[in-house]
Amino acid sequence: MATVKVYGPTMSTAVTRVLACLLEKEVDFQLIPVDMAKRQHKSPDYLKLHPFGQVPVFQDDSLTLFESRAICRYVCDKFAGNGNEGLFGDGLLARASIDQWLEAEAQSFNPPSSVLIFQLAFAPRMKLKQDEAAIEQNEGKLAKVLDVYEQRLEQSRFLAGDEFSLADLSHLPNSHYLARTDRAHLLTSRKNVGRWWAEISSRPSWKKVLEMMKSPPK
Ligand SMILES: N[C@@H](CCC(=O)N[C@@H](CS)C(=O)NCC(=O)O)C(=O)O
Repeated sequence: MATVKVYGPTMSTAVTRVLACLLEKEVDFQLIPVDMAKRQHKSPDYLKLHPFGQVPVFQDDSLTLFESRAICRYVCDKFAGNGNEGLFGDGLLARASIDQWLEAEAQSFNPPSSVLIFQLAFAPRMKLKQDEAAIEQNEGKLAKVLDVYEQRLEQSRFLAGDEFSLADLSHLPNSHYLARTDRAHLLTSRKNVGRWWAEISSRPSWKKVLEMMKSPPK
């Protein structure tokens, strides 16, 4: 089996979503750095791989893919018999529930949490002025989403059911940054969301991603 390739820096949330998935599936991969500070992701060569000039890009033999959630779905199907075999469900009903919560992550959780982590975690590092109105507005939006999660997680251990799935995994990157800001209480003040966040962020796959974030490949 040829080693798959992932292009992008480990500080990127979309890149770490793919890395966590590959680690859960125990698929060997090569991580290829992309220097975003030098705008390598907008270079003509890189744009041939990703026409929108973003990270990550994933390659498996002749296949080149972008969009982290599409990459994760592909990895789960291509390597169905590897590692965590139930990560993307083991039948129609389980898959439908996982897909539903994956979409909830992409459509409801990701938009406000992305704005919050950009404003609270990345803007200060980039020496950019924080937009207080955007913070307040998106904190409110995310709180409403997490109220729904709280009800769901009162009924089931994980979002799509009793097993950890791709739907839970997909929340790890943004939650990781959010948990390191002064809005961490959005996750931790809700009993069931807090319990869920503690459990999913303790996965060995995610701990390995955190190690890779600390010591990225050169
Ligand atoms: N929906 C895309 C989002 C990719 C994305 O926004 N990547 C960011 C880094 S996390 C990026 O490349 N930003 C640079 C840019 O958009 O120019 C995915 O999930 O792969």
